[in-house]
Amino acid sequence: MINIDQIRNDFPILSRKINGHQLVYLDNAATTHKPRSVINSLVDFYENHNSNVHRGVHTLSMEATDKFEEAREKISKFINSQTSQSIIWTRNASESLNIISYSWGNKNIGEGDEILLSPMEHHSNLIPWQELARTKGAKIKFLSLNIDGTLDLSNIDELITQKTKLVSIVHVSNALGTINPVKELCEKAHQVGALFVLDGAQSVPHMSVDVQDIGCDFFVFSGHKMMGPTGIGVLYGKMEILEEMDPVFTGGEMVLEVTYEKASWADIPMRFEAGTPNIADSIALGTAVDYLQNIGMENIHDYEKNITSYALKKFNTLESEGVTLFGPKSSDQKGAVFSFHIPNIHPHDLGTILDGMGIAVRTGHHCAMPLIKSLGVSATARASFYVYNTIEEVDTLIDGIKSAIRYFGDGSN
Ligand code: 7TS
Repeated sequence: MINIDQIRNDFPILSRKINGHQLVYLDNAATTHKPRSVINSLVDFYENHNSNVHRGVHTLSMEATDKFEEAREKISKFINSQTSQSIIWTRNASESLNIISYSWGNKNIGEGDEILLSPMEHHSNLIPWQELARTKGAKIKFLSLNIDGTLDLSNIDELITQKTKLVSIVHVSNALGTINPVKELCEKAHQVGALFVLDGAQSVPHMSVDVQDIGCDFFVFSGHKMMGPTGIGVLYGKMEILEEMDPVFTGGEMVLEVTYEKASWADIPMRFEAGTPNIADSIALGTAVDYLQNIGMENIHDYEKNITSYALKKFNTLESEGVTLFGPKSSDQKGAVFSFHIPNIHPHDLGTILDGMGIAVRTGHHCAMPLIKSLGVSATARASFYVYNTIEEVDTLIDGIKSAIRYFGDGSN
């Protein structure tokens, strides 16, 4: 189904040499590369359509507005939102989560209320709630993890109670790769009248997501992790909830009527988009969606599942060399994200050695510091794959890890 050579040809950066080796880019959970169509879309906007949106009667402004709103429509269809009005442009997933916390949270969370999170949240889905809880006197509770890095739902009915006002969970963990049972969690949240926020930063680039099917009240993600540009993200919310929310940022574009004394707010989504938006990058994110849909989200998911199964088997062979792989060991429960630890080799040293071989992995706590600490390590090395990666690149990674172990073991390479 996937023509990998054709896909790789679409990404100019994949032909780069790093330290004399062909680039093996395995840092896709941090950010992904951009196909030529996305890069061209940015150039095309600035060369041919550049203008501000929503306020001009001249041709360029109307073209820019049409393309900008068309992109919103593409995002809406991509996640099966009820309406494109539910799609709010933000800078990234972090900003989307902060908007929910400041706007919905400040209005609806009070003293003694509870917010339920998982222990595998990215800092972006932890700190905004910590800040809200601190200022409101609310309490944050956490689900537990099973030993294999999946969520332990055995005590879910004790954790989600009438006091719970919000449940916010990551769809796919950036540190463990765990795919969470979000539909079930959403149902549980709704049973007690709580809202369900879903962090899709690591899911929507890799699998088909239907916000109506899941039932989530909010869904957030970043364009740069799905072949789009940096600086553009999405906040999806159910219309009836967004309509009750106040803006976080005020100024131009987001108002209906203004006097010297006060202002009234524009309709959704403009209410949350103060100032000139990121026009070119929104349009290019629409082009990234076209690119992904052209391959097909099911095809992408199947292809990556295959890579995951293969890499899991390969990591298994490294166990005898002392390598610990964190997270689920089945491709049904795990995306193509591999966090691992090797005794006596600091992840940063491993990362540097791999870079010398042209292999890009991330090392550190992956903005999930409490989780990484709970694994009994201060950092891991993480290899994360996308649809343009190959099975051969799994082998290159495993060979690279083996040669690093040899290097640190007996000084030979
Ligand atoms: N949520 C998850 C699950 C993430 O993986 C990330 C970024 C974010 C939220 C925040 O996204 P941003 O675009 O607002 O930064 N994750 C990572 C990572 O794993 N390495 O670098 C960024």
